[in-house]
Amino acid sequence: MKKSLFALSALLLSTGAFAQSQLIIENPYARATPPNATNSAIFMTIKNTGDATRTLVSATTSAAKKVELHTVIKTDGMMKMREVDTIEIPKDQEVMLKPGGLHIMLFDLAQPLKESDFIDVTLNFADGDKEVFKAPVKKVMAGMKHKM
Ligand SMILES: [Cu+2]
Repeated sequence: MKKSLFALSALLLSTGAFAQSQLIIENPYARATPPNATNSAIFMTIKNTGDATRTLVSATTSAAKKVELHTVIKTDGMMKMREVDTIEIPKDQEVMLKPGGLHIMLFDLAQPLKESDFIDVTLNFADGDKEVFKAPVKKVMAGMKHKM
């Protein structure tokens, strides 16, 4: 009896580990900043290969004192950033965080982000799961305004 209980708990443990790997973080990167900038942003694609919606509720990094989840909305022809409470990733879908759209906003940078540096990122999900990874710092041109 004891043996079968052990087998069962081992099975549950491995199922739990599998559940965590159902989120795939692809191509994460942070925006390089000019020397005196104090804000930046992190972008990535989050894929959900599981069978339930996953909800990103917050993020942290040692590179910034304050981190918020943001989107960009257009009001009266102006692009404005808005904080959002959560970012949902429906099952079997992916959500792109990209310049001009959803992003992880960094305030009060500990130091400017230089190209080819790496910063640590932790994503916190509503079910208690965390995704921890490093994101390279890159120059971002896309999504910036061009003067015609
Ligand atoms: Cu923002």
